[in-house]
Amino acid sequence: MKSKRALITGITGQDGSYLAKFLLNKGYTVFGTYRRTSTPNFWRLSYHGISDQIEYIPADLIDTSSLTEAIRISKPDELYNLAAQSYVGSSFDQPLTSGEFTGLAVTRILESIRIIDPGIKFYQASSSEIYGNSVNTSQNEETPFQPGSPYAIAKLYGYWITKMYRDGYRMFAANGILFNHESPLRGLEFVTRKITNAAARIKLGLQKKLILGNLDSLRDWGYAPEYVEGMWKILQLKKPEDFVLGTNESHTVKEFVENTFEHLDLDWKKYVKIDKKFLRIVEVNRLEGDSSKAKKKIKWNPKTKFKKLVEIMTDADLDRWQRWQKGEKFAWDAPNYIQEDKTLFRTIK
Ligand code: NDP
Ligand code: GDR
Repeated sequence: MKSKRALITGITGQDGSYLAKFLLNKGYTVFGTYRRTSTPNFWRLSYHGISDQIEYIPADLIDTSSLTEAIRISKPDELYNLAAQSYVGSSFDQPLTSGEFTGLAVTRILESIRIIDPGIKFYQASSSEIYGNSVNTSQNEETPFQPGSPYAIAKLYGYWITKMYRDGYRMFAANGILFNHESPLRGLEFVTRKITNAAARIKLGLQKKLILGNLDSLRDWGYAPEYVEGMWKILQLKKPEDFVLGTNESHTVKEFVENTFEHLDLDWKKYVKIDKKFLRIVEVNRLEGDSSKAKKKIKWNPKTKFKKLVEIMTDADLDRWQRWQKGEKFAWDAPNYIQEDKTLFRTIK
């Protein structure tokens, strides 16, 4: 039987790399777009040991012809649109490119699919951020949207345009409304990895303190490899539908800090400081994903719970810094990362 073909935008990111690995294991031919950067950033694909199994196509979300060309060359059965300006914090600093990459680019891709081959199945990486400060304690597919950041507003545009192409052009276009999902491959600016990376460094005497913003916000944190399987399951249905993927549990940032430091036998209160530069212009206080529909219709049921996730991430960061201390060379992001507390973010007046 001919192997299926998948095109992943954002293959260099956390989810893109896990999804590529998952699809290769299923026998897919995997194509991935990457954008030109001054320094190579394929470390996640190297980490998985799959960097030589991908067919790469250069493309940028702002460049329509490059996206069209990627679809024309790869002739995918399934297209996973994971590329985006994905950091909520940066969307306040760069509201316009966030709108371009995270919002309008979705239409660029959908239009290219419509013109080239409307039979391609399309997955849109939607986000729990579109719920914003919801009045509901947990959120499902019926919960009203109230986005609070340029990122969330752009994602909501992406959500609606995906639905519009599904309803209007009868295309297979589906939104996965994913709640936070993390892993040792998470970007260093996101709070989970910021915490586990810093705690590991503190344990080894490489860092003295960890500076954070709001410790009270509640998030539903799951394990990324389980979420990419959910994306695939959404595209295997006969008819396109939108799905919430989350663990149905929420925890505070403070709990994440406590669990991480406790796992390393450290007293977090001695090391963690708060600086208002890390507070969001508009904060989302509580998100918790009710994924009952996914459980029922696509048999998606995340297994990795909060405490286990903290341990996986903390152990991975500790291990990498220990190997680094021994002079080992391996693909990794942390040694080249900037000191975030020296960055002048846009702050609340
Ligand atoms: P990452 O930030 O790890 O990856 C984002 C990817 O998008 C990278 O490959 C990045 O490339 C690429 N990208 C960014 N801008 C452009 C551009 N202008 N042109 C081409 N490519 C670009 O995000 P995640 O893997 O965590 O998330 C994947 C998707 O899922 C994103 O759309 C995110 O918004 C969404 N999402 C994520 C959730 C999560 O908890 N992880 C939850 C809900 C939604 P480069 O490596 O060059 O920067
Ligand atoms: P989020 O993730 O905004 O939920 O978006 P992030 O980890 O950035 O923030 C989670 C919560 O932690 C609070 N926080 C801090 N956040 C960061 N980054 N740095 C800090 O120092 C800090 N201190 C406290 C934040 O205020 C927030 O409440 C992620 C991304 O993956 C999106 O792409 C995705 O759509 C959503 O998850 C679902």
